[in-house]
Amino acid sequence: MLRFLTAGESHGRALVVIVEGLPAGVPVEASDITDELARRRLGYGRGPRMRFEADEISLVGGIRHGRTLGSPVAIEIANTEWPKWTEEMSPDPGAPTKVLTQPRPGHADLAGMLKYGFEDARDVLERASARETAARVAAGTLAKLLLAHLGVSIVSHIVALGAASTGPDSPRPGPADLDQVDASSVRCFDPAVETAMIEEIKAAGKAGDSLGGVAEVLAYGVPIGLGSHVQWDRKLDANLAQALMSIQAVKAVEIGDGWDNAGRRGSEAHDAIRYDEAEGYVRPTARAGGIEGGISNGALLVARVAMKPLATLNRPVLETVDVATKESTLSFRERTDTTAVPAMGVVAESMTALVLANEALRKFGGDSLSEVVRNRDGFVAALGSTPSAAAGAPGSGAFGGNEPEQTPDTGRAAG
Ligand code: EPS
Repeated sequence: MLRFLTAGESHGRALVVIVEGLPAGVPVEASDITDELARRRLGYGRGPRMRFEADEISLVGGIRHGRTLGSPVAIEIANTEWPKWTEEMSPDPGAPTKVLTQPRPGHADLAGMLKYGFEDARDVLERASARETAARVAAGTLAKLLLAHLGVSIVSHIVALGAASTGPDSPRPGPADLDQVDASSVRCFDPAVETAMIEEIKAAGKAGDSLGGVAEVLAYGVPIGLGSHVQWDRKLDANLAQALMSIQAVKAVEIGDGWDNAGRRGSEAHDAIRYDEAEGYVRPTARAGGIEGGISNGALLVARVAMKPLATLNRPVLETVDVATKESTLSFRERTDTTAVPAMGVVAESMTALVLANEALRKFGGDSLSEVVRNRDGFVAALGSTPSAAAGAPGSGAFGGNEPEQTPDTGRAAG
């Protein structure tokens, strides 16, 4: 089992993440993690903090000479903001100088204050903040590195931002297109829609308002057999939905054509089963999002993740109550982003990677990377499809009909 825990507040000294359950021998370099953290800071519409937040990391444990030891991996990410907040966020006994008593509708502020008995919204918002997602991305990097040795690669792109959205004819990026997606300031793979998304952000930013949107996560090369139908909490789609829904400000998750399928007839809603001598069982479409009965079926894994507009606004217009006086007022204004949807896509990749890596370890087990790869190859060979020629090489061909090189729009054509 792969599990991880994060700690740390948005303006505290640092974020910390511990990842337990990785096999020994996974090659890791600090730059792998900092590169992913830099991707998470991308995106037009982020606030000023993203221009100076450096995400300085320390590899505290579990990695030696560039590879995992099989022991828990601990990573610390320093907060650039900390020097300005040493007193307000001090762990030593004391009191805040500025108490926030006007909870923002849509944020955890009020429910958290009432639940924990706090008088200062900061006691809640510091941890509810999406700053915490930096720690998830650090953990997700380790999961992605492991998955690469199993031929799995994960890509995300933004399919809706405010009122601008891609259509059924918009292209879907493959693993080789990730740099191109990241080169777009809104991480949109369709240049025509990208322009409309940027206009949306400009208009919302000018009005001091915020925007939500939708990221699509695609996992290429997922082997058949991750997750299980036998118990509710072993279903891959259920675990994926939980992991994605746990991302700050996410309010909906769709697997495959979930919503569209609800309105189709059964004869139009499913993915045909075909057999190919070289590739084994293959699916021409991915309407099920690559998961049937809670088990990965070898088709492209597709999940869409919807984020609400951020609850912090540069223009305070949301009606609230001052908890100190119980008088009606407007929620407080804080430095904030217009939108964090492009970054959320990167976080969604990380959460998907952590779920898939956990399930892969459950299925294939092993204390070392080579043992995991050997177990995977044994399973694939028994399925009757061609086992990997170069075991463990990313995209090495072990998973019939679901290669990273596969056409990126699998599952769309007949959708
Ligand atoms: C956030 C508010 C902003 C974002 C922050 C998440 O921070 P601040 O209040 O310090 O300006 O920049 O995101 C990050 C720091 C990050 O690394 O993603 C919030 O309230 O959720």
